[in-house]
Amino acid sequence: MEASSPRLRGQTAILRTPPIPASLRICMRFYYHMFGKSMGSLSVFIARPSVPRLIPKWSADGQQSSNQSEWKFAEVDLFQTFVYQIIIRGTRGSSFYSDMAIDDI
Ligand SMILES: [Ca+2]
Repeated sequence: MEASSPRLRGQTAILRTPPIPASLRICMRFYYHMFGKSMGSLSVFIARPSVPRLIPKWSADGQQSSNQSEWKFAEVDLFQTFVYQIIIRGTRGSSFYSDMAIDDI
């Protein structure tokens, strides 16, 4: 997610998966990069298809990487008894020092 102008504080970038069948043993693993003094937040939610309510599953807020080349690893257990979608949401921080990325999901 590019945080430079014209992006503003609180704006989001959202990835949403197709519906995932219920009762599959799923553990989502990914790497994320959050280096910047005004870093925003990165969150993982699930939601039932066509239902607006987001159920939080994981999040990181503020700078996480200790230098420009450090990627952090995350694991999120997503077993559900209902059909759901995974939503990954990046939120820009207070200034342009807020670029973030995810990889290898
Ligand atoms: Ca930038």
